[in-house]
Amino acid sequence: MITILDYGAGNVRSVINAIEKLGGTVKVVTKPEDVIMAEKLIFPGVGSFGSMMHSLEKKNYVDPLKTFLQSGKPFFGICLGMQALFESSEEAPGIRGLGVFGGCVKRFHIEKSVPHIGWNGISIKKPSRIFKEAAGNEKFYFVHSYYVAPEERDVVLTTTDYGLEFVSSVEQGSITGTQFHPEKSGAPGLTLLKNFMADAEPASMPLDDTPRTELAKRIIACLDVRANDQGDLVVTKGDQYDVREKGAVRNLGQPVELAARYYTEGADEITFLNITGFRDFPLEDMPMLKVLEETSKTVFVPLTIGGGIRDYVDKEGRQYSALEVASEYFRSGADKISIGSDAVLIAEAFLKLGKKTGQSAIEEISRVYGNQAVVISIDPRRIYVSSPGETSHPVVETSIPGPEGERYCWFQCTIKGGREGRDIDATTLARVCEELGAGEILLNCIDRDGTNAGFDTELVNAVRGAVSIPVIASSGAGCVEHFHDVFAETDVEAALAAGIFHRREVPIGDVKSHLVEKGVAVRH
Ligand code: 1PR
Repeated sequence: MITILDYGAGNVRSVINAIEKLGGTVKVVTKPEDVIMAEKLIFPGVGSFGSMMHSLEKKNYVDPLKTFLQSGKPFFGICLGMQALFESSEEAPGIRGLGVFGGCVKRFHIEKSVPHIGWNGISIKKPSRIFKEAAGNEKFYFVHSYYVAPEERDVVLTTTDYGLEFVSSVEQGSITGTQFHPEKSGAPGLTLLKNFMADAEPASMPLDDTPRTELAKRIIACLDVRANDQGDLVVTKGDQYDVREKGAVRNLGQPVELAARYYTEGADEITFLNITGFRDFPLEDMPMLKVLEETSKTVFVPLTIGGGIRDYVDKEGRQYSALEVASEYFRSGADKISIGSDAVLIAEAFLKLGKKTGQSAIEEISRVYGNQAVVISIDPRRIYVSSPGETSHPVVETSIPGPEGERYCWFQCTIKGGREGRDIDATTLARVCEELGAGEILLNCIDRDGTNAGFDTELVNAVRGAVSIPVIASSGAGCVEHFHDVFAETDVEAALAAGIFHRREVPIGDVKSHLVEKGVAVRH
């Protein structure tokens, strides 16, 4: 029996699913005594350090947790659940952590994109109860902007390199903590949880003197989902966002089955976009929540969901905040939510007012769930101009001239699935959203979507250069070479594709093999 500490923020469902998949039974803490009575406790922390400690205090879990941690019974802290073991965090000055280990939690100040998102390696420093076999060669899934800095070096279990060498897991006695998410790290992650559940003795294994670890470029499979004219939820695919062929919505399969296939084939992440979410209300669109619930039972890599995340008033006049909508998605198994249309409106309002209100969906969701949980999906299209002076928007000089031979263009943001162009460009949108708390940009491209003509690297470079958060390049992948092109010509952290995967034209494994051949770090 594994007890899971849920303080109400984020996706504990994935951990529960992982334990159940491994044959364990789960009890979720509902009252302070459950913590003390636990035989083995997993603490999956999500969100921000301050809101986590605040929730733990409000629910009277702090003292029971300290008692449990002194009891010698097995404890596994994941991500923030490990950070909680330390005395304090730069994320929440003045707020005390559990203080089981000396030291604090620091923010990354590095020359790389922050958050550190994706699959990175580990260098094992001592025998451990959770690492066995060849774990040192595996990559695990990280998503964080802060890292622990223990005072005592002997608690350090592994380190990882990302701009600097940071501590990626700790272990002392019965207490283990990992910065990465084992429940999101595919088979090697499940093995760690299995070892924890088996209550193994620390294994003496060859200690790792591997050189530096490297963050892998991520390959993401995207499923555009909507109801077809018969009312069935299907995975569809647009051609420059037009998902109809001979009048009918293209049907490329069932979302849950396709997601499971991509997990098996080695996708590093899976994204669902509810593409009619802008006009439907997702909490009435329960099939989408069901899709997430079902997918998270078999897919142990990160899941992102987008579509319809905004404030909403239903027919009875009841108001729902974007935060409530997002919370429902997180509870159903999402690790990140993606905001499309509403992000454009939020950025426009911000630019008009000239300051933050603290109340936009981006600010509210990132405050509760952390920046890393908020992705901004941008749907830009090129607007050509003959000279930079013709528009007030930032332009690029393009190698792909416009229909009249124009040599300049700007990247116009659209909303409602490309149906409405707005007076704001993609670089400004990305910059504003980062300032408001977004943790990642999913950069689509209407001009390239479904064309198999390759990624628009001019667009990608323009947006990549405007922000310091990770950027996912999307739209236009047609062959394995296109993935290498986008990683060679831009600094993006991830590349996303849909059509070629759905139509089985290019397997994910082939994309990875090609990248390995070209010397690009991937999880293979
Ligand atoms: O605006 O917050 O409700 O979110 C709606 C979401 O749905 C947005 O993220 C928006 O990008 C997406 N969306 C809306 N309409 C469409 C459409 O296709 N008609 N799809 C749509 C968007 C394209 C990608 C596609 C890549 C790769 N996106 O999802 O997967 O272009 O395709 P490819 O590899 O086949 O070229 P909101």
